[in-house]
Order: sequence, then C-alpha cells, then structure tokens
Amino acid sequence: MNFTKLQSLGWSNFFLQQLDFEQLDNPDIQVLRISAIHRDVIKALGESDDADNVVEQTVLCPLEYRPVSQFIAVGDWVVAQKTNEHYKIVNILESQNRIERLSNQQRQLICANLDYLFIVTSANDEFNQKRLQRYLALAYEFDITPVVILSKIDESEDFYIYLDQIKKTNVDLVYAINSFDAETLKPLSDFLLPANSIAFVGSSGVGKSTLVNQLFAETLFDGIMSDEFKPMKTADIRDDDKKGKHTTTHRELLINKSGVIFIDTPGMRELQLLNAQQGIEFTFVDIVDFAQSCKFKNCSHQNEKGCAILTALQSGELDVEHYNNYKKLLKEEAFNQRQELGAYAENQYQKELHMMYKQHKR
Ligand SMILES: Nc1nc2c(ncn2[C@@H]2O[C@H](COP(=O)(O)OP(=O)(O)OP(=O)(O)O)[C@@H](O)[C@H]2O)c(=O)[nH]1
Ligand SMILES: [Mg+2]
Ligand SMILES: [Zn+2]
Repeated sequence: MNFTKLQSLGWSNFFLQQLDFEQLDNPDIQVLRISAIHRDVIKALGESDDADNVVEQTVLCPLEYRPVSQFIAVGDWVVAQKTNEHYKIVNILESQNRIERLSNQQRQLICANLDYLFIVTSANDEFNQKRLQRYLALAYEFDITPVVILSKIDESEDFYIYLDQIKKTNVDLVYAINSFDAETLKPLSDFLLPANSIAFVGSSGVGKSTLVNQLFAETLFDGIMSDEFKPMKTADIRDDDKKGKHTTTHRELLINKSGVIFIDTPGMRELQLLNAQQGIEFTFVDIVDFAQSCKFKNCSHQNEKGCAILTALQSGELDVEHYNNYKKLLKEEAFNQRQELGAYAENQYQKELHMMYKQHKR
C-alpha cells in the first residue's frame, strides 16, 4: 500500500493504526476516501498506481453496508480490495467525527472527518435563528468547529439585524459575505489550509455551491485556478418565498490546488437531530448555566422552590421563546431516538423472520 499522496486527502496516523499487517502487506488493498455518493454510484479518491497523483474511482459496496446512506458518509476512509477492474469496500475505518440526522425516520449520515462545518444562512427571509441553533447543536454534538456564514449581504439593506440574531447564539466564528465580492471572502482564508476538510450545510438556495465554487477557484487569494475544475451547479432561488430549488442533489468532496478539501451538500428541507443531546445543551449553555443554580439537583423547572430557571424567566433574564426552543429540541431529540431504536428493532425482526423462512424452506 502506498501512502505518500494520502496525506493531502486528510490521511493521518489515527487511520493508519486501524490497519492490520495483512492489509498493509496486500498489494491489492488500498485505502480510499469516499468523495461522492450518488443513488447508484459511490466514488472514492486514492493513490493511483504510479503514485504520482490522486485519482477518483468508482467503488463497489457490499450488501452489509446498505442502505449506503446509513453506513457510509462522504469523507469516510475505507479499506478496499481490488477485484478485476474495481475496488470493493472491505471495511470502513472509524472516523474522527461524523454528522448524522434523522431523515424519513431513518438515520442518515451527512459527512465525516471534518475540520470545520460551514453553516450557511442567507440575509433574507430564509433566515431562521431556531434552525441555526439546530445546525449548531449538530456541530457541537459531533465535536466539529462551527463557522456561521451569513451570505447575500448585498441583498439586504440591513443585514446587521441577522448578525445580531446570530451573535445571540453560542458561536464564535461568524462571517458576513457576498460570494461575488472577493473582499468579503478574504477573512475565510484562515480556514483554507491544505488537507483541511470543510463541509457546507444549510437550506437550499442559501449559496453553498456558489461559495464552494468561489473558494475553490481561489483566484482571490493567489491567482491559481485548477485546470480540470468543473464548478458545482447553482441556480436562482424562487422569487416569492426565497426558497431554493434543491439544485445540488448529492454530497461531493472536492480538493483544490492548494489542497483544501470541500464537501458540498444538498440543501436540507429540515434538520431533525438524532443522538444530539449534548450538542443541544452546548448550544443552549446559558440555560444549562442557570439550571446549575437551581436549589435541587434534579429540579424539573416546573414549580420547585429555588428554581433558577423560573426566576430567570420571570425577571426576563432568560427569554421565554429561547427557553421553549431548547425544550422543544430536547423533546424532539428524545422522540427521534426512540423512533430510531424502534426502527432498528423492526429491522432486526424482519431479518430474523427472513432467516427463519429460508431455513424452513430448506
Ligand atoms: N446576491 C447574491 N446571490 C448569491 C450569493 N450567493 C449565492 N447567490 C445566488 O443564490 C442562488 C442559489 O445559490 P446556490 O449556490 O445554488 O445555493 P445552494 O445553497 O447550493 O442550494 P442547493 O444546492 O439547492 O442546496 C444562485 O442564484 C446564486 O447566484 C450572494 O452572496 N449574493
Ligand atoms: Mg448547491
Ligand atoms: Zn430549576
């Protein structure tokens, strides 16, 4: 196995130590980083045979890792074995982090092994502070530094209103941009380091792909532009409600000439959190702080004497809507977790039934 070019893809010792000797010795085994997941096709990047370049190839996925969206994420590292023309996934390496959500009542992986999560939200009617808090909870839960990007500031007379709302959430890195004005993008260069993996998430139409294209080209920073660069597709949003048309339909990982790794994702209709209780608490750390001053450790904040939350709500120190949103997210999260467990049990049951049926037929 060759590793010289893998570092540029984000490879590190963390992954290397997961390989066993047999795999390291086998010339037909390669490690690859998943770069795109389409409906029927999975692509991955790895070292080419001449080790001169990084190449993208189609990989085959065994049945045990299907449905793919529940087992493999763009950004994952996999061990693959060459069989005839193709590589087939043998196993998936443990990731440094992986974000997931609940979609159609099923766990869905979004992407993996990230350094930053760029949460894009636009300075128009699309903006929604509560939704932003969901995205922040997602980042915190999976231990990825969130960066909030307020896009389309050129379209708003008073984008400071949105910035004020963002600043009320628990996030430090906030940038206001117009993707078509290079000056506003310059501060983002702090994140554009070789082998850094940055995923772009947010609703449809907020300008994720537009921003990926602009940062990818990097003409702003040092004048280099990749020859083979095919820009991500973008499209106008609807005039009436400012919603996007779901232009990007799959997750895709791209590496620019400076070695920065970008993952563009399709706009999410809604973000249902799953297994994200700690992320929610971190997002609402102000509320958790109040709760620590409650007289009773197991305070339910309903009617107890000496409840710091109730006192703060009464005095207005804690905003009622903010508190309700926190409770709503926690409740929904608990519900989703039960649902998912239920779906898992149902799945197992169906599998067992199927096995029994097969045995019976024999
Ligand atoms: N004025 C202005 N328009 C922008 C900006 N960023 C993106 N747009 C426009 O917004 C529209 C949607 O942009 P996309 O990049 O396709 O949005 P997206 O987030 O990738 O959307 P999906 O792929 O559907 O999730 C396009 O018409 C862009 O030209 C910006 O900063 N300012
Ligand atoms: Mg897009
Ligand atoms: Zn209390």
